Amino acid sequence: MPLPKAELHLHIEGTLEPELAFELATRNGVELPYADTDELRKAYQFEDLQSFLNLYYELMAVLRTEQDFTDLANAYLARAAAQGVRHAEIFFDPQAHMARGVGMGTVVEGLWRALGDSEAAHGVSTQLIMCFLRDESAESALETLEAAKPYLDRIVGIGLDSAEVGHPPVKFREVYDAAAALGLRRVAHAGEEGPPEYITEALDVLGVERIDHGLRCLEDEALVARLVRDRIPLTLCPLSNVRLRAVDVLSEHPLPVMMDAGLLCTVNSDDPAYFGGYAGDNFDAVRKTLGLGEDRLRELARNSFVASFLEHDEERRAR
Ligand code: ES4
Ligand code: ZN
Repeated sequence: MPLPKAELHLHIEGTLEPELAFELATRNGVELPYADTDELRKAYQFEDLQSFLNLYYELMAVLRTEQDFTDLANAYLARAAAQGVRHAEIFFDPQAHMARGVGMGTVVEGLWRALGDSEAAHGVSTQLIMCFLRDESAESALETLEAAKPYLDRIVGIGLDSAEVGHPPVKFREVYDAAAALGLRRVAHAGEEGPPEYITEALDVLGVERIDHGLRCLEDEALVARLVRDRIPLTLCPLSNVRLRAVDVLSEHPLPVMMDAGLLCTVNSDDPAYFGGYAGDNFDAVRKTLGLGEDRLRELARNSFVASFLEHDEERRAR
């Protein structure tokens, strides 16, 4: 039996497996520039975050209808459940869909048809986190928050993703303030490829309560001390870091160093269809390759619930 765990860093669009991509392409009459799933899989060789994002945005062209988003989410929830995920806080990227003429309602209603049934169908509780694309403008983020207003009963919080370097958190101060005033929880990707200053800025300027990735905090001793003291969770994604070359090889991943330093670490899958594994696969990989003992793995599983947006009583029930 896999350890019960919560998944806190998961882009739903990053769960689009090649088989489903081709199925949806056929259903929607979308032409993909790959002959078949084998040829598509061969394109999964990334140099860095941007080279991955190019393919990630390209393949999204197959997601067009509510049913597509429902099918995508159901496929993820079934796989996650099989790997011990009991609770999932799921990112989605509305701007990437709205730019293609797919409305906020199509995305949220479609996802919700799967998420609303997920406890009964998969034994997984869920929450939705709407991400802003940081390589788009601050105005676009504000418009996106506006477009989400009819759906806020289904959105627990906001996040910030896409190309990090050159797009510091401060660019999104206004939209984070507006989201906070609406009672939304706040997280942001920081310190994946970007410098440790982006982590500090996400905390100080955006008021985030979790940092997605946060790997590069290790370059700033005072920042590590602050993250430890304030119990700020980091949602690490080990297989993602290897595939996007944030670390050279998994055996050199700093997860054990970070846990030893007292950081509140969690292990997540990021974009599992692209990076070689779901939540349980990431746990298995760090167990085998980093030699983490049972106590460390249990700590990671416990951290995932502690760092979640579940209330205390829900959290106890979920684990
Ligand atoms: C992402 Cl790995 C990663 N980093 C930043 N933005 C993203 N969107 C989807 N996956
Ligand atoms: Zn991510």
